[in-house]
Amino acid sequence: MPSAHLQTYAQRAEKHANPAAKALLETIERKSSNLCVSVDVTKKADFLRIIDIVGPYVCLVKTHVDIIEDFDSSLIDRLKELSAKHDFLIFEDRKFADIGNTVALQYSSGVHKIASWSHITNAHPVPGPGIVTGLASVGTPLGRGLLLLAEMSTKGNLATGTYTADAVRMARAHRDFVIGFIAMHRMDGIGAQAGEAVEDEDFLILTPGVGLDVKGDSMGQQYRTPREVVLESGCDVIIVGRGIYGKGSDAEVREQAERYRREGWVAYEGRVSPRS
Ligand code: 5BU
Repeated sequence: MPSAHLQTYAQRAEKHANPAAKALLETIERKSSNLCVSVDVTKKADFLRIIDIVGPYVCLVKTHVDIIEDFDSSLIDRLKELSAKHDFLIFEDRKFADIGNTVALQYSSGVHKIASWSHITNAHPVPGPGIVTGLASVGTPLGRGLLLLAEMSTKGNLATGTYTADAVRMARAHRDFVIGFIAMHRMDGIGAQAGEAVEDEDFLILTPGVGLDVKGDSMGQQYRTPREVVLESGCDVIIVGRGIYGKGSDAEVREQAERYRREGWVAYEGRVSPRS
């Protein structure tokens, strides 16, 4: 069996036991889109308008719901309606980073009640495996999936080397709930012990820091192209924020969403069926 990233998204969907991972892979295949748009705006109306525009082109919408100034529960109802209308999943980029008991409360409760609507969320491995246990106690019964931050896109970040390998080991110990990583390249076999059977593992790699027109911002963000990310580094989903929603008119936002969808998909096709 070839390594997961050389199989099609449909083949991988068939084998995934976690409901969120399976649904994401099926959506990617159905829509021919490995694009996730990150909608980092602070007003409810802008948030919903942008999602309605990019919805047809994405498999996943990534949110930072805590930056929305006029948040109320009706926003979540509208978001769920858009998710059904355009056939995409939701990923709240919450980056949990506390002890298990606290993250379970942050995930289930408070104003945002993230677990009740977000198919996928993420966490820093820094507190140790208790963070996964805490989040899993809430998310597993709901069929949710967790990504661990094994690497980051920013200049000078500390998620490298043995930290990354430890994140992968932590995921391996919780394969039913941890569906993959935020990372800059594939994690296949990283941190495996001698003789440990890891050939069949299929962790999804979702990758931020993607841009076609600029190389970075003034606060350490670094961009690579969809081709570098998907074809050269073997990642599964490209995450694009300002490169799409920051473009001004609704027509331009739509155009950029379609452009990134196409670039991401061509890179994937080149990966699974390379021309000789
Ligand atoms: P941008 O506008 O495409 O730069 O936005 C990138 C998004 O991805 C933004 O919401 C970040 O919070 C998120 N992100 C990131 O850029 N780099 C990382 O390593 C992680 C998340 Br983890």
